[in-house]
Amino acid sequence: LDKSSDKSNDVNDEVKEQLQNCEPCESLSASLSRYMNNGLGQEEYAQHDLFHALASSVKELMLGNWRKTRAKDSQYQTKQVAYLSLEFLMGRALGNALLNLDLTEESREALSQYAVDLESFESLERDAGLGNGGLGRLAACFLDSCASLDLAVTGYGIRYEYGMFAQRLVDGYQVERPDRWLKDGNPWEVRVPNHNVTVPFFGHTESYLDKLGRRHVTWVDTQDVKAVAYDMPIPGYRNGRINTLRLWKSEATDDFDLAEFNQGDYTEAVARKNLAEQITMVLYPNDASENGKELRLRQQYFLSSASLQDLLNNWVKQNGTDFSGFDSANVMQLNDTHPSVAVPELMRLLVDHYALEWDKAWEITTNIMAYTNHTLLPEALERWPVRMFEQMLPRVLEIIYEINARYLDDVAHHWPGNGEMLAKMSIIEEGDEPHVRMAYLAIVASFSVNGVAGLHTQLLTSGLFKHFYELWPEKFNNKTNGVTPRRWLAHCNPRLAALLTKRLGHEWVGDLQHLHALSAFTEDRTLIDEWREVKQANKRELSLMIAKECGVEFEPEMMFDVHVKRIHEYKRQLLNILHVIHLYHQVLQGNTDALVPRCVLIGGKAAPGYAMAKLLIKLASNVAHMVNSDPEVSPYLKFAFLPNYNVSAMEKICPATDLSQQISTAGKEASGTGNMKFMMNGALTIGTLDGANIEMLEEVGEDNFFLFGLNASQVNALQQDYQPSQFINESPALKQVMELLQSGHFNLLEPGIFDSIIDSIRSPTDPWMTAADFESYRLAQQRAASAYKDTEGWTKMSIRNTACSGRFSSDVTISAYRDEIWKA
Ligand code: B1H
Repeated sequence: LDKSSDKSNDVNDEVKEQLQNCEPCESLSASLSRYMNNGLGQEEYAQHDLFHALASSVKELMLGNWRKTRAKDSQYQTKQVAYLSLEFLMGRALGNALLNLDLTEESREALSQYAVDLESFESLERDAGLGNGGLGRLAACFLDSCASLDLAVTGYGIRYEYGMFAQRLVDGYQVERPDRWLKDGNPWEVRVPNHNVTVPFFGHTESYLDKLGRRHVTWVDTQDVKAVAYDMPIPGYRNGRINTLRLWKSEATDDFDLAEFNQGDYTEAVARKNLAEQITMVLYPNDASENGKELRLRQQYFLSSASLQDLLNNWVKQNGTDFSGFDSANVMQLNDTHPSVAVPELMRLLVDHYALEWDKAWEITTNIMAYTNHTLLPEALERWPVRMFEQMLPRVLEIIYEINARYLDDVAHHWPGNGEMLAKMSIIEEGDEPHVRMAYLAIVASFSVNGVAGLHTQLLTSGLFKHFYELWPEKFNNKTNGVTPRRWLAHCNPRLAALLTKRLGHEWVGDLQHLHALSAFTEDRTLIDEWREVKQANKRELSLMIAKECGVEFEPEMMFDVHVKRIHEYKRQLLNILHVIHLYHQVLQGNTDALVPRCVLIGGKAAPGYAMAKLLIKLASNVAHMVNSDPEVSPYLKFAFLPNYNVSAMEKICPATDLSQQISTAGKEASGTGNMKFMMNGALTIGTLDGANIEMLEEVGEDNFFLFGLNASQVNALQQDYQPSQFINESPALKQVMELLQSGHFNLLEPGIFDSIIDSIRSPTDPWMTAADFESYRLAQQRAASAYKDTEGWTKMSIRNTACSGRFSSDVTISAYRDEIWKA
């Protein structure tokens, strides 16, 4: 398994060991000077060099505890968790590391010698954009919470050379730019070649009988790819633990080109090398929809196999090849089905490489695997063509067939004589082009299957996975998502953090439930004034960014009404834009009495192949142009589309938001996590009964939340006979909006470009039911406007939102994973 382990970097390892042994190390300031004086080898430096020097110094300070954490965990005294995910949307690391390590003030001082202020300096770091949206950011929040709760959790992912694309707007259209985030090097990572493993692809299988007459299978003539580990430190919040995010990079193995070289097939060999290195080249930019490309399956298998080999190698190093106890020492959490090929891969490694009996291997596998589902949307459910598996992973497919055959026996047992049920529940979907249903594979092998919010889990067990729930009710559980209060409050909102700490002490950072104590102060004049001043200061700061990025002047006295997330029809940016058009029309008509002056912000990336989502961006841009260029409208309404929304942008946006838009069609957003970040930072929510909104509403109460729209069962019921024209005719406001849109008012120079959007609203098969919810949404927006006019009342509601947000700390979520799934 470790035939390609590469010893050429052993020197680095030695240096590393020395560094690790030098604790207690020098001060941050001394280390920074050392890097600046010795590391650069020249007098002149760029800001970027200074950033690298500081980040390297911070990393160096972590090495000692990093090693201690590894040493402690390798004893397997507590269960080890491997969190497998194709995405880790980490954002910037510096500010978060300084906060968790309590080095913020020290680094501020260290930087002062170079006449640099820490805040502007932090913005020099590029976001690690190794994820699309909520699912990837959840993985990042979880890592922070796991380390902070002192859990032995390793994140396993892919070191994409190109992360999430950068978005620009040209004439209002999205244009994608590659994100070469590693261009200037990554000071946080450590390459650890002694953990190299080899991942096989293609080839074919052969079977033979051993001396005892047992059948064995070998997978031969494979094209092997080397997986090289790059580790990133994940510091816990002031507890000395440094966990690891291990990201795999694919490289060509050294041995296979040799054979081809000898046959004189030079070009073939070089081409193959490219093929190997392609695997980890780029993140697929589709959020909540299937990618379906062969290279994507290759990424999934590469991650799964490399991570499992790593786990097994660690075990064998300590315990030899006796695997009894392996499954009580390890658990693997699958972040959606993307790494679910880990199931047959673990079986393959145990059976083919370590010669375990099938039943023993299956017992281990099913004791280790736990699966989190993140979406009900049919377009995001992964199904891989059997044909693709057959070619790329022939041995893995054989194992899937075997798993399926044995599992279908259970199904037959449970539903005797029901052939239809067999076909329905089979891991293999038959048809002209048979497919492997990855979710079924994950459920069959997992001891735990969880959804990510109450409603989502309920819909899973009553709908999508109903029969599995009938078969194995004990597997299913809910774990409502959460977000880390370190990044999403303490770090991103220093003004509010200081105010909270002044009032409550600092314990809230490690235990967000402490915020409940704020409820006692909602009538406190001083707090109300200070709270408002914090929000206003944050709004002034965001205004600068909006002016710079969008060329629109947001007035901090106006309401900041914000809708940022990936662009998707189910998230209904369209509903928001229609409402902006309505407000614009009201102003033009002189109906301004009921309005509150507001600045509406939309931001988010569209998947490059998702035409409708891209068109929505163009619509937002065009409407913004009309709104902002009319001086009569400006006192009442401003509208901007912020390009390149990412983690770092959200860190500026959520502290400055008054009203957070969470307006997905009920039943479609599994949880949402942006909703929680806004709530923590004292925004009020306008939202539907969807995902975690429902639980937020429960916490904060209807008086502090602007609820509207159909609920999930009403959406389903209405789908049977949906007549958008009825809703349009019954709402004068929507009717006007539709007429304005249809008149071409927003696209005078480009006639017809928005026709498909107009048609979708009018279509009886519109799954997102935009017309049905418009009137209810408009009224909720009106309630929000009149509430905002009462500054003090609004501020009290804002305080209450923050006070009730403790349940949405990912520490709470992870404690539940620990107690109820991982038993760690
Ligand atoms: C979520 C995805 C997703 N659900 C496929 N599913 C992807 C699916 O690249 N792909 O193939 C990428 C992402 N992402 C989100 O997960 C949900 O939509 C949110 O509601 C939820 O909050 C988040 C975290 O659970």
